[in-house]
Amino acid sequence: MANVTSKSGISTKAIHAGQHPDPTTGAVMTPIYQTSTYAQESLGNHKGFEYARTHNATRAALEGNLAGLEGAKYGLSFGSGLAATNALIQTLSTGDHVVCGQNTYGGTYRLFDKVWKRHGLDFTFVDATSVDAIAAACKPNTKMIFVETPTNPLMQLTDIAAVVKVAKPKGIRVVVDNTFMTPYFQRPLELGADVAFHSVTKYLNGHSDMIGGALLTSDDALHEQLRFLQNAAGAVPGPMDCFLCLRGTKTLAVRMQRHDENARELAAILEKHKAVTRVFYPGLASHPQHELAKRQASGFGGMISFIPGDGSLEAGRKVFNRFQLFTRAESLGGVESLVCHPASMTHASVPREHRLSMGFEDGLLRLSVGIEDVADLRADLEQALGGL
Ligand code: P1T
Repeated sequence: MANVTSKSGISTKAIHAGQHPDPTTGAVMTPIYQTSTYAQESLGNHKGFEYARTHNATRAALEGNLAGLEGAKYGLSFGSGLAATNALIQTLSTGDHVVCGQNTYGGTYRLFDKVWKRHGLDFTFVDATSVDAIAAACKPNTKMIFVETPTNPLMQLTDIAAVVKVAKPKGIRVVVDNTFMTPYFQRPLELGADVAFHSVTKYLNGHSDMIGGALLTSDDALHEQLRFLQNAAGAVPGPMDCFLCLRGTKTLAVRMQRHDENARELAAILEKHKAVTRVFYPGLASHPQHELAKRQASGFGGMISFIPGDGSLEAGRKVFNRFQLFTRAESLGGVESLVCHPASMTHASVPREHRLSMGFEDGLLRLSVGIEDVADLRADLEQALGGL
């Protein structure tokens, strides 16, 4: 990181961290090193690159960039967010225990509950808005606390610094899924967490044109273990996808400002609307953890969930089907606005009783508020709600 320091501003880091003009040509943008292998001049005599599962310069540039953004010593990228979660869990051994927030992305829950439980890992899913509940769930064999904050889709928060206080004396690692906030608004490592996790598919890429994941840490031993697993298990992203993400992070700061601005306006409209029963957005003063949101992050982001009408599937369907500018689709964090019905889409793998017990009703809708003109988004939202 020659051109930036740890003291540089986050917008500067987004553009420059991990980036160097290409040593061969001086190309300012990192080239897409689309190669699987590298020539050796003579036996064992090479330029530090042998095989692209192990080393790829485009990937290394992305990893340096994301590490810079999260204030981490190290960055590792993966072929998807779930591939990154999987690598993280592979650092554990049979019999180890993980405390996980009860509301996570459905695929994270599925990976833990349906795959890793079968391999002898033990998981306790808790209400992670309560640090006491997290502390109470810890056992002598607990090795990791995994939280999303804010959660997908209920926008619940976990007090990262308070969880770290519980975990550190017990030698438990704290992993924070920072996908919704991005390092632009929230930096878990600065609050004491051991790992910041990202589905880079989302805001870091920002343009809905690749799938990827990342793990950022300053823990030397953990990084070594994860780097070994990245190569040994091989869930690496391709260079083109790394390039696309790098292109995305350059505009992270301006995009996040606009996502946040637009979402604040739409959340306020939803809160006042007679067809809406409940809004989940940490930027609203009525959010039960609004004070924590202000303390822990410097913005509220672009994700809003809400319960239309009586919360039934029918009410959700009516509103969902009327959107015209918001695209009906899974995923989030791109420049374009999306609307999702989590119960049938992103969280279909979460049992209904588990969903309902968290207040995640059948008709709940989730908005990924894009960076379009807010007047157009407002008009679409109002006409969609007009269906109720
Ligand atoms: O899709 P993938 O890149 O593998 O990332 C998984 C993941 C992890 N964590 C969070 C908070 C996520 O939102 C996701 C993926 N989420 C969606 C696809 C979605 O629409 O919610």
